Amino acid sequence: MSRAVLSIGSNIGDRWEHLQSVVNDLAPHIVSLSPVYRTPPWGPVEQDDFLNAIVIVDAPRVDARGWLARGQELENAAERVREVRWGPRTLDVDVVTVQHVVSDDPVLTLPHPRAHERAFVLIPWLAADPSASLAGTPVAELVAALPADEREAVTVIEQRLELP
Ligand code: PH2
Ligand code: MG
Ligand code: MG
Repeated sequence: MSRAVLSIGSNIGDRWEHLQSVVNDLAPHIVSLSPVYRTPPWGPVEQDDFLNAIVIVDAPRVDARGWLARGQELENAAERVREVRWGPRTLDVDVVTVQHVVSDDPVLTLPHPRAHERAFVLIPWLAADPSASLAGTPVAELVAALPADEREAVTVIEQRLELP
């Protein structure tokens, strides 16, 4: 069994369709799907708002590297061009955690080293799994510890992604 928490985001083109493409592809493995949130860009690059969501997946024969590869295939299918670090993208699929895996491999560090400080990861994650924890700390506590302005800037969208 390999349960993984994936953060998906898009801020170029048809952002909604890019997120929906992930759900369509991973549907047989999805155990929980958060609402979609509109989120201000995090980091040093000035760019458009993102749509972000969390997808929790489980598949017996997919390990951490397997989820990374699957995410990169989906990014390629969305014609993502790798240019600016932390810059705009059609689709980003980040592996946040894989159950029971801790790794300092620079290709795939787990848990994701910046997840604990990112409202656009933590808020959808809490919605997808209210009992989630990250490195021993409840995600609910991490959300509560975020600066109020960062928390409030992440706004839920009423329409949901469709589970096919
Ligand atoms: N992804 C980034 C950089 N900044 N900001 C938001 N709000 N959402 C993202 O998914 C995001 C970001 C690089 O992966
Ligand atoms: Mg990312
Ligand atoms: Mg990424």
